[in-house]
Amino acid sequence: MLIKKGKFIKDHQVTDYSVYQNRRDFIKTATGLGLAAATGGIIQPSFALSKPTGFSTQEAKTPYKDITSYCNFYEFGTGKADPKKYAKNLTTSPWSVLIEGECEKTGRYDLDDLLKPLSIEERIYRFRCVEGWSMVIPWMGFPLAQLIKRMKPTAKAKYVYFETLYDPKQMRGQKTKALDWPYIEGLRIDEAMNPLTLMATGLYGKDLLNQNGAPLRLVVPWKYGFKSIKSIAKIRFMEKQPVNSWQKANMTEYGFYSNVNPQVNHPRWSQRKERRIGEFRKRKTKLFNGYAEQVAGLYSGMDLKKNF
Ligand SMILES: Nc1nc2c(c(=O)[nH]1)N[C@H]1C(S)=C(S)[C@@H](COP(=O)(O)O)O[C@H]1N2
Ligand SMILES: [Mo]
Repeated sequence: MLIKKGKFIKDHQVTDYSVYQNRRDFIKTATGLGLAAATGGIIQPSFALSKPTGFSTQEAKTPYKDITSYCNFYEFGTGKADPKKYAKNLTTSPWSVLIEGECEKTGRYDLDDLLKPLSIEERIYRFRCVEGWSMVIPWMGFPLAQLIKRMKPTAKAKYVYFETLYDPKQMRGQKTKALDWPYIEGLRIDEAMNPLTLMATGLYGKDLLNQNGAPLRLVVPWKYGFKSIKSIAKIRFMEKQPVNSWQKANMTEYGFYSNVNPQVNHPRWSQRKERRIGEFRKRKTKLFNGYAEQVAGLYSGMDLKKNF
Protein backbone atom coordinates (compact mmCIF):
# COMPACT_ATOMS: atom_id res chain seq x y z
CA MET A 1 0.00 0.00 0.00
CA LEU A 2 1.63 3.19 -1.15
CA ILE A 3 -0.72 5.68 0.42
CA LYS A 4 -2.28 5.86 3.82
CA LYS A 5 -5.91 4.89 3.68
CA GLY A 6 -8.18 7.81 4.49
CA LYS A 7 -10.41 7.07 7.43
CA PHE A 8 -13.47 7.47 5.22
CA ILE A 9 -12.38 4.93 2.66
CA LYS A 10 -13.56 1.36 2.78
CA ASP A 11 -11.18 -1.41 1.92
CA HIS A 12 -12.91 -2.42 -1.26
CA GLN A 13 -12.57 1.11 -2.60
CA VAL A 14 -8.81 1.20 -2.36
CA THR A 15 -7.35 -1.64 -4.34
CA ASP A 16 -3.70 -1.93 -5.12
CA TYR A 17 -4.63 -1.40 -8.73
CA SER A 18 -6.27 1.95 -8.02
CA VAL A 19 -3.25 3.09 -6.08
CA TYR A 20 -1.07 2.07 -8.98
CA GLN A 21 -3.39 3.77 -11.47
CA ASN A 22 -3.58 6.96 -9.40
CA ARG A 23 0.16 7.10 -9.14
CA ARG A 24 0.53 6.58 -12.85
CA ASP A 25 -1.94 9.37 -13.55
CA PHE A 26 -0.12 11.53 -11.07
CA ILE A 27 3.24 10.92 -12.70
CA LYS A 28 1.76 11.50 -16.14
CA THR A 29 0.18 14.81 -15.19
CA ALA A 30 3.24 15.92 -13.26
CA THR A 31 5.34 15.24 -16.34
CA GLY A 32 2.75 16.97 -18.49
CA LEU A 33 3.18 20.12 -16.47
CA GLY A 34 6.76 20.42 -17.62
CA LEU A 35 8.07 20.74 -14.10
CA ALA A 36 11.59 21.60 -15.18
CA ALA A 37 10.26 24.60 -17.01
CA ALA A 38 7.72 25.60 -14.38
CA THR A 39 8.32 29.11 -13.17
CA GLY A 40 5.87 31.21 -11.26
CA GLY A 41 2.84 29.02 -11.97
CA ILE A 42 0.66 28.95 -8.92
CA ILE A 43 0.02 25.24 -8.65
CA GLN A 44 3.13 23.55 -9.98
CA PRO A 45 5.63 23.62 -7.10
CA SER A 46 3.36 22.23 -4.42
CA PHE A 47 1.62 19.88 -6.82
CA ALA A 48 4.96 18.28 -7.63
CA LEU A 49 5.25 17.22 -4.01
CA SER A 50 1.67 16.10 -3.54
CA LYS A 51 0.51 12.50 -3.33
CA PRO A 52 -2.78 11.11 -4.59
CA THR A 53 -5.28 10.73 -1.77
CA GLY A 54 -7.82 8.10 -0.85
CA PHE A 55 -10.80 10.34 -1.59
CA SER A 56 -11.01 9.70 -5.31
CA THR A 57 -13.50 7.60 -7.25
CA GLN A 58 -12.27 5.02 -9.71
CA GLU A 59 -15.09 5.72 -12.16
CA ALA A 60 -14.16 6.71 -15.69
CA LYS A 61 -13.20 10.35 -15.89
CA THR A 62 -15.20 12.66 -18.13
CA PRO A 63 -12.96 13.79 -21.02
CA TYR A 64 -11.15 17.11 -20.54
CA LYS A 65 -12.78 18.46 -23.66
CA ASP A 66 -16.30 17.90 -22.28
CA ILE A 67 -15.50 19.36 -18.84
CA THR A 68 -14.09 22.50 -20.44
CA SER A 69 -16.70 23.04 -23.16
CA TYR A 70 -20.05 22.10 -21.52
CA CYS A 71 -20.32 24.58 -18.65
CA ASN A 72 -22.64 26.59 -16.44
CA PHE A 73 -21.25 30.04 -15.65
CA TYR A 74 -24.03 32.60 -16.04
CA GLU A 75 -21.59 35.51 -15.72
CA PHE A 76 -20.70 34.68 -19.31
CA GLY A 77 -24.13 33.71 -20.62
CA THR A 78 -26.79 31.11 -19.96
CA GLY A 79 -25.85 28.72 -22.79
CA LYS A 80 -23.61 25.73 -22.10
CA ALA A 81 -21.10 26.87 -24.74
CA ASP A 82 -21.06 30.54 -23.65
CA PRO A 83 -18.50 30.24 -20.83
CA LYS A 84 -15.86 28.73 -23.10
CA LYS A 85 -16.57 31.37 -25.71
CA TYR A 86 -16.70 34.45 -23.50
CA ALA A 87 -14.59 33.76 -20.40
CA LYS A 88 -11.26 33.83 -22.25
CA ASN A 89 -10.38 37.41 -21.42
CA LEU A 90 -11.14 37.34 -17.70
CA THR A 91 -7.99 38.45 -15.89
CA THR A 92 -7.23 35.85 -13.23
CA SER A 93 -3.69 36.94 -12.35
CA PRO A 94 -3.18 38.95 -10.27
CA TRP A 95 -6.19 37.87 -8.18
CA SER A 96 -7.05 38.65 -4.61
CA VAL A 97 -9.54 37.26 -2.15
CA LEU A 98 -11.13 39.47 0.50
CA ILE A 99 -11.67 37.66 3.80
CA GLU A 100 -14.26 39.31 6.06
CA GLY A 101 -16.58 38.81 8.96
CA GLU A 102 -16.30 36.59 11.99
CA CYS A 103 -12.62 35.64 11.93
CA GLU A 104 -9.35 36.97 13.31
CA LYS A 105 -7.40 37.17 10.07
CA THR A 106 -9.63 39.41 7.98
CA GLY A 107 -8.04 41.22 5.07
CA ARG A 108 -7.31 41.19 1.36
CA TYR A 109 -5.02 38.35 0.37
CA ASP A 110 -3.12 37.98 -2.85
CA LEU A 111 -4.06 34.53 -4.19
CA ASP A 112 -0.44 33.44 -4.64
CA ASP A 113 0.26 34.25 -0.98
CA LEU A 114 -2.89 32.45 0.10
CA LEU A 115 -1.85 29.31 -1.78
CA LYS A 116 1.84 29.30 -0.90
CA PRO A 117 1.65 27.26 2.34
CA LEU A 118 -0.89 24.82 0.91
CA SER A 119 -0.13 21.63 -0.95
CA ILE A 120 -2.26 20.87 -3.95
CA GLU A 121 -3.64 17.37 -4.34
CA GLU A 122 -5.76 15.52 -6.88
CA ARG A 123 -9.36 14.55 -6.05
CA ILE A 124 -11.43 12.66 -8.61
CA TYR A 125 -15.02 13.49 -7.70
CA ARG A 126 -18.46 12.87 -9.11
CA PHE A 127 -20.21 16.14 -10.01
CA ARG A 128 -24.03 16.31 -10.30
CA CYS A 129 -25.85 19.36 -11.68
CA VAL A 130 -29.40 20.04 -10.49
CA GLU A 131 -30.39 20.00 -14.18
CA GLY A 132 -29.85 16.22 -14.35
CA TRP A 133 -26.41 15.73 -15.89
CA SER A 134 -23.22 14.57 -14.23
CA MET A 135 -19.49 14.24 -14.80
CA VAL A 136 -16.43 12.70 -13.11
CA ILE A 137 -13.81 15.41 -12.67
CA PRO A 138 -10.17 15.08 -11.60
CA TRP A 139 -9.80 18.29 -9.63
CA MET A 140 -6.56 19.76 -8.31
CA GLY A 141 -7.00 21.66 -5.08
CA PHE A 142 -6.79 21.76 -1.30
CA PRO A 143 -9.30 21.09 1.48
CA LEU A 144 -11.18 24.29 2.33
CA ALA A 145 -10.68 23.36 6.02
CA GLN A 146 -6.99 24.24 5.70
CA LEU A 147 -7.80 27.80 4.65
CA ILE A 148 -10.55 28.19 7.25
CA LYS A 149 -8.26 27.12 10.10
CA ARG A 150 -5.67 29.71 9.08
CA MET A 151 -8.29 32.48 9.16
CA LYS A 152 -9.17 31.62 12.78
CA PRO A 153 -12.96 31.92 12.75
CA THR A 154 -14.55 33.28 15.93
CA ALA A 155 -17.12 31.35 17.99
CA LYS A 156 -19.84 33.28 16.14
CA ALA A 157 -18.86 31.91 12.74
CA LYS A 158 -21.63 29.42 11.91
CA TYR A 159 -21.64 29.82 8.13
CA VAL A 160 -19.17 30.56 5.35
CA TYR A 161 -20.29 32.84 2.54
CA PHE A 162 -18.63 33.00 -0.88
CA GLU A 163 -18.91 35.61 -3.58
CA THR A 164 -17.82 35.57 -7.23
CA LEU A 165 -16.02 38.55 -8.77
CA TYR A 166 -18.39 41.35 -9.80
CA ASP A 167 -17.08 43.07 -12.91
CA PRO A 168 -19.60 43.53 -15.73
CA LYS A 169 -16.86 44.85 -18.00
CA GLN A 170 -15.18 41.45 -17.93
CA MET A 171 -18.27 39.37 -17.28
CA ARG A 172 -20.76 40.21 -19.99
CA GLY A 173 -23.56 38.17 -18.38
CA GLN A 174 -23.54 40.55 -15.41
CA LYS A 175 -24.99 43.20 -17.73
CA THR A 176 -28.11 41.04 -17.95
CA LYS A 177 -30.66 40.15 -15.28
CA ALA A 178 -30.11 36.38 -15.55
CA LEU A 179 -29.31 36.39 -11.81
CA ASP A 180 -28.91 38.94 -9.03
CA TRP A 181 -25.14 39.67 -9.22
CA PRO A 182 -22.66 38.94 -7.81
CA TYR A 183 -23.22 35.17 -7.63
CA ILE A 184 -23.16 34.09 -3.99
CA GLU A 185 -23.14 30.79 -2.16
CA GLY A 186 -22.83 29.52 1.38
CA LEU A 187 -22.12 26.48 3.52
CA ARG A 188 -22.63 25.68 7.16
CA ILE A 189 -19.19 25.80 8.76
CA ASP A 190 -19.12 22.07 9.50
CA GLU A 191 -19.95 21.37 5.84
CA ALA A 192 -17.16 23.73 4.85
CA MET A 193 -14.73 21.94 7.18
CA ASN A 194 -15.65 18.45 5.94
CA PRO A 195 -12.58 16.76 4.41
CA LEU A 196 -14.41 16.29 1.10
CA THR A 197 -14.94 20.03 0.59
CA LEU A 198 -12.35 21.26 -1.84
CA MET A 199 -11.09 24.58 -3.10
CA ALA A 200 -10.05 23.82 -6.66
CA THR A 201 -7.27 25.54 -8.56
CA GLY A 202 -7.02 23.09 -11.42
CA LEU A 203 -8.30 19.99 -13.18
CA TYR A 204 -6.57 17.22 -15.14
CA GLY A 205 -3.28 18.46 -13.67
CA LYS A 206 -3.58 21.87 -15.31
CA ASP A 207 -4.59 25.26 -13.94
CA LEU A 208 -8.36 25.82 -14.14
CA LEU A 209 -9.54 27.36 -17.36
CA ASN A 210 -11.64 30.49 -16.92
CA GLN A 211 -14.85 28.71 -17.95
CA ASN A 212 -14.44 26.28 -15.04
CA GLY A 213 -14.01 29.04 -12.46
CA ALA A 214 -10.37 30.13 -12.50
CA PRO A 215 -8.43 30.91 -10.50
CA LEU A 216 -10.22 29.52 -7.41
CA ARG A 217 -13.56 27.73 -7.07
CA LEU A 218 -15.41 25.70 -4.52
CA VAL A 219 -16.19 22.00 -5.08
CA VAL A 220 -18.78 20.33 -2.83
CA PRO A 221 -19.29 16.93 -4.44
CA TRP A 222 -22.33 15.78 -2.42
CA LYS A 223 -24.36 18.89 -3.31
CA TYR A 224 -25.87 20.02 -6.58
CA GLY A 225 -23.37 21.76 -8.86
CA PHE A 226 -24.67 25.29 -8.27
CA LYS A 227 -23.21 25.22 -4.75
CA SER A 228 -19.73 24.92 -6.31
CA ILE A 229 -19.24 28.64 -6.85
CA LYS A 230 -16.65 29.81 -9.36
CA SER A 231 -14.00 32.55 -9.50
CA ILE A 232 -14.22 33.41 -5.80
CA ALA A 233 -13.27 36.96 -4.82
CA LYS A 234 -14.76 37.17 -1.33
CA ILE A 235 -15.18 34.84 1.66
CA ARG A 236 -17.12 35.95 4.73
CA PHE A 237 -17.61 34.16 8.05
CA MET A 238 -21.16 34.73 9.24
CA GLU A 239 -23.43 34.09 12.18
CA LYS A 240 -26.58 33.92 10.05
CA GLN A 241 -27.34 31.63 7.14
CA PRO A 242 -26.76 33.49 3.87
CA VAL A 243 -29.27 33.40 1.01
CA ASN A 244 -27.57 32.04 -2.10
CA SER A 245 -28.15 33.28 -5.65
CA TRP A 246 -30.41 30.44 -6.74
CA GLN A 247 -32.55 30.74 -3.61
CA LYS A 248 -32.91 34.44 -4.35
CA ALA A 249 -33.88 33.61 -7.92
CA ASN A 250 -36.49 31.03 -6.87
CA MET A 251 -37.10 30.14 -3.23
CA THR A 252 -39.51 27.34 -4.09
CA GLU A 253 -37.13 25.53 -6.45
CA TYR A 254 -33.70 25.94 -4.82
CA GLY A 255 -32.64 25.64 -1.21
CA PHE A 256 -29.66 26.37 0.97
CA TYR A 257 -28.59 22.76 1.59
CA SER A 258 -29.17 21.42 -1.92
CA ASN A 259 -27.78 17.99 -1.11
CA VAL A 260 -28.08 15.57 -4.00
CA ASN A 261 -31.18 13.49 -3.22
CA PRO A 262 -32.98 11.24 -5.71
CA GLN A 263 -36.06 11.24 -3.44
CA VAL A 264 -36.61 14.97 -3.58
CA ASN A 265 -37.72 16.02 -7.01
CA HIS A 266 -37.20 19.45 -8.44
CA PRO A 267 -40.69 20.98 -8.78
CA ARG A 268 -40.33 20.77 -12.56
CA TRP A 269 -38.45 17.48 -13.05
CA SER A 270 -37.45 14.24 -11.37
CA GLN A 271 -34.06 13.89 -9.69
CA ARG A 272 -34.12 10.07 -9.67
CA LYS A 273 -31.76 9.70 -12.60
CA GLU A 274 -28.98 11.56 -14.28
CA ARG A 275 -27.14 11.52 -17.58
CA ARG A 276 -23.40 11.11 -17.21
CA ILE A 277 -21.94 13.28 -19.96
CA GLY A 278 -20.72 10.95 -22.71
CA GLU A 279 -23.13 8.14 -21.81
CA PHE A 280 -26.35 7.30 -23.59
CA ARG A 281 -28.41 5.57 -20.90
CA LYS A 282 -29.33 7.37 -17.73
CA ARG A 283 -28.01 6.09 -14.41
CA LYS A 284 -29.59 6.25 -10.98
CA THR A 285 -28.75 9.25 -8.86
CA LYS A 286 -27.38 8.37 -5.43
CA LEU A 287 -28.21 10.01 -2.10
CA PHE A 288 -25.54 12.63 -1.38
CA ASN A 289 -24.19 11.83 -4.85
CA GLY A 290 -22.68 8.62 -3.46
CA TYR A 291 -20.89 10.33 -0.55
CA ALA A 292 -23.40 9.41 2.18
CA GLU A 293 -20.80 7.51 4.17
CA GLN A 294 -18.70 10.65 4.51
CA VAL A 295 -21.41 13.30 4.99
CA ALA A 296 -24.74 11.84 6.14
CA GLY A 297 -23.71 12.50 9.76
CA LEU A 298 -23.76 16.24 9.10
CA TYR A 299 -27.52 16.06 8.72
CA SER A 300 -28.58 13.65 11.44
CA GLY A 301 -31.89 14.76 12.90
CA MET A 302 -32.67 16.95 9.91
CA ASP A 303 -35.57 16.26 7.56
CA LEU A 304 -33.79 15.89 4.23
CA LYS A 305 -37.08 16.32 2.39
CA LYS A 306 -37.78 19.69 3.94
CA ASN A 307 -34.26 21.03 4.06
CA PHE A 308 -33.64 20.77 0.37
N1 LIG B 1 -20.11 32.15 -10.24
C1 LIG B 1 -20.79 31.10 -10.70
N2 LIG B 1 -20.52 29.88 -10.20
C2 LIG B 1 -21.20 28.80 -10.67
C3 LIG B 1 -22.22 28.94 -11.66
C4 LIG B 1 -22.47 30.25 -12.16
O1 LIG B 1 -23.34 30.47 -13.03
N3 LIG B 1 -21.74 31.30 -11.67
N4 LIG B 1 -22.91 27.83 -12.08
C5 LIG B 1 -22.98 26.69 -11.16
C6 LIG B 1 -23.58 25.51 -11.74
S1 LIG B 1 -25.26 25.51 -11.95
C7 LIG B 1 -22.85 24.40 -12.03
S2 LIG B 1 -23.59 22.96 -12.55
C8 LIG B 1 -21.38 24.41 -11.96
C9 LIG B 1 -20.79 24.03 -13.29
O2 LIG B 1 -19.41 23.87 -13.21
P1 LIG B 1 -18.59 23.49 -14.52
O3 LIG B 1 -19.06 24.37 -15.64
O4 LIG B 1 -17.15 23.70 -14.19
O5 LIG B 1 -18.92 22.03 -14.81
O6 LIG B 1 -20.85 25.68 -11.58
C10 LIG B 1 -21.61 26.37 -10.58
N5 LIG B 1 -20.91 27.56 -10.16
MO1 LIG C 1 -25.84 23.28 -12.20
